[in-house]
Amino acid sequence: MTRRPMRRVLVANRGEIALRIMRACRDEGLETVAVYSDADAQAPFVRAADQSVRIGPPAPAESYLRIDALIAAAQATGADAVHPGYGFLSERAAFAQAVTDAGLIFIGPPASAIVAMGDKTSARRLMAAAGVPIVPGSTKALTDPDEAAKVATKIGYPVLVKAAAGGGGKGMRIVRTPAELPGALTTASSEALKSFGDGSVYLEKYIELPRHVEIQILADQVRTIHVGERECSIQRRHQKLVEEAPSVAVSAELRERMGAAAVAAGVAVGYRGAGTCEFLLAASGEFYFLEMNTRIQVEHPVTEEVYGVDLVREQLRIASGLPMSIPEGPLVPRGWAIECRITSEDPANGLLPSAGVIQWLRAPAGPGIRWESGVESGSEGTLYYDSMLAKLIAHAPDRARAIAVMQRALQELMVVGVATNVPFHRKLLADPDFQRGDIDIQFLERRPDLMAASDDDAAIERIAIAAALLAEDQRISRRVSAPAGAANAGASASAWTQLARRDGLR
Ligand code: MV4
Repeated sequence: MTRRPMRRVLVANRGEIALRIMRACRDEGLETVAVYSDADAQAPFVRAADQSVRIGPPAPAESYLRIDALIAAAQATGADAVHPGYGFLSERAAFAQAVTDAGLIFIGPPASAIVAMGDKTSARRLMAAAGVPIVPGSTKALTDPDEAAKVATKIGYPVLVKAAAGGGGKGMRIVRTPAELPGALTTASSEALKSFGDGSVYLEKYIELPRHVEIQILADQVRTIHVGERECSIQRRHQKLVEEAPSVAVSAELRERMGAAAVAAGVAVGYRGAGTCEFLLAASGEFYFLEMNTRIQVEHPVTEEVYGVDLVREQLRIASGLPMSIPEGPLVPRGWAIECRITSEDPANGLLPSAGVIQWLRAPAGPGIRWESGVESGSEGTLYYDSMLAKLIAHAPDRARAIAVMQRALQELMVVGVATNVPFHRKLLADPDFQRGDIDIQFLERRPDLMAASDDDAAIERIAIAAALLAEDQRISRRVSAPAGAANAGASASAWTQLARRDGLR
């Protein structure tokens, strides 16, 4: 390693993950550069950086997705490395390559590893050759319906038609009988062409009611290791809402087998840094490789909490040519961690993103709580980016206590000004099926009751707003110390406090 030292990192992202990366940089003595669109000029992550560069208007295509503008910003600020975060350009091989070609360090895997995992049929061939279990099906794109019918008969119905260029569930079709197959091939292919510019499709056996379990890996120049699993079955329309580590469905023995498969997957593509192998875990206990995410993931904190590792710090070390700081030998999960994604999705409006100003935010705190957010009181929500406001992570000695800690934190949490999915999280955490860990990827589809807005939510929200206004009023009264105003505020405070207590609001 004759590489010059890494000193200054440009963070090619926004929001909570930009802040998370900058905090890790600070811990390591690295300087930081933020890039921002006009929508983010006042955002906390911009203020947190040592330097910042405006890259364009709010639309991602004109700002966070502009490879040329990002590389120009890195060069103008003297950055020597680029961290892509998640989303945006994080899994574009062309970006990794452009960063490297500009003489900068890409804090992520080699572009070749991104390419190898990008095409699903070639990834399936590579994985099968590396001994990683894949779902039975074809390992080549299918163009001939007769050939597809033969494959389907061989693996048995139901089957799933998938896009070769896909991921995230676009262009998928479940086929339960031979008669439906030709139509499904046609519609899946045209959807794939529209979404990915590539109409290639292939077949897999459809796995009924699996769990979504993923394995975190880390690879430096010498070692590739796994850092256990995350259970990610609580999702809606391919958007994860709650993740946990470990999984109730994974024994120490299964963890080692899934971990070994994920490590083999990483080794097969020459992986470096932090990556994740997604698996379907069937009710039978069999597991199958789905795809590999070649980036840091939203839900990385649950792994960090139970394994006591800082995954972003390890990314920085590995990118700068240092070995990972994790001692050799088996890693053991300590306790249980759960993450709730707090989004500005309005349950009273079909869970559509709600924009507006966060007039008031009270973040939870206390033992076992971690709050990862890119917003604060006064932040303005935009509809240009994803609707996640924050991640709330609870860590405790066991799952039941992690749920209790999360419930306490969800009681403390208050967001005024934009509707959020906090009422959903409160209902989910109190649900007996969830508490038993009795979940699979279709759990939320079966439970519209958890997703629906209730009158209770509305009442709690109104009281919260009243309490927030009152708190503000009290602050003003204290500042001006008007005797009459102060007396009034005192009297109504006790009435509101009583009402809030009665409604379990505190
Ligand atoms: C599957 C499957 C069942 N059987 N493959 C969805 C997105 C993509 N990553 C793969 N996906 C699935 N592939 C077979 N053979 C079910 C899903 C699936 C899913 C997987 C993980 C998390 C959430 C999901 C929601 C619906 C379907």
